[in-house]
Amino acid sequence: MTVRTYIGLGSNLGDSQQLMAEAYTKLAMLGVVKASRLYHSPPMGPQDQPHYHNAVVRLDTSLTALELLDELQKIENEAGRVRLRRWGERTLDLDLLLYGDQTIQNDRLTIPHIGIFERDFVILPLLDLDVELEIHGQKIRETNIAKHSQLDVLADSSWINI
Ligand code: PH2
Ligand code: MG
Ligand code: MG
Repeated sequence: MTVRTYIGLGSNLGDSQQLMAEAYTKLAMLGVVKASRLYHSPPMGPQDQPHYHNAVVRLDTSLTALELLDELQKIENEAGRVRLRRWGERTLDLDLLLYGDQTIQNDRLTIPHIGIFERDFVILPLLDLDVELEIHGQKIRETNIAKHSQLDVLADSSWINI
């Protein structure tokens, strides 16, 4: 039995595309993966930091949510995770956005990830993967962000081949 999960990738330090492509290769060992396009997005939070590379990876996996979280944190650490301040610059950020249609709330996880609906750099890549995706019955393509946001696309889904 596998669960369909979505993982947000972000980076604005180091060789972002390289770090994200390596993370994709590692995620591919955890199940069946598909990548969104690669976006360039202005920072949310402190403005005196570089723009981010952002993407979302869909992963169908038999791992539990907490097992998957452990794997994501391992991959972040292997990328030499540097995180200088809250909302601040980082080498690689992997956020578990959705785990099937489950709602999860504990000290390590909040699923769906908070802020999905406010973040164009999450909504637009999610739509690349599944135009009909719904979160708690709401179609994300019908949100204002989906209708009005524009982000620079750095590459189509082939950014993973580096
Ligand atoms: N991640 C943050 C803080 N700000 N801004 C953009 N554009 N993209 C991100 O992934 C991002 C951010 C902390 O995780
Ligand atoms: Mg994040
Ligand atoms: Mg994070």
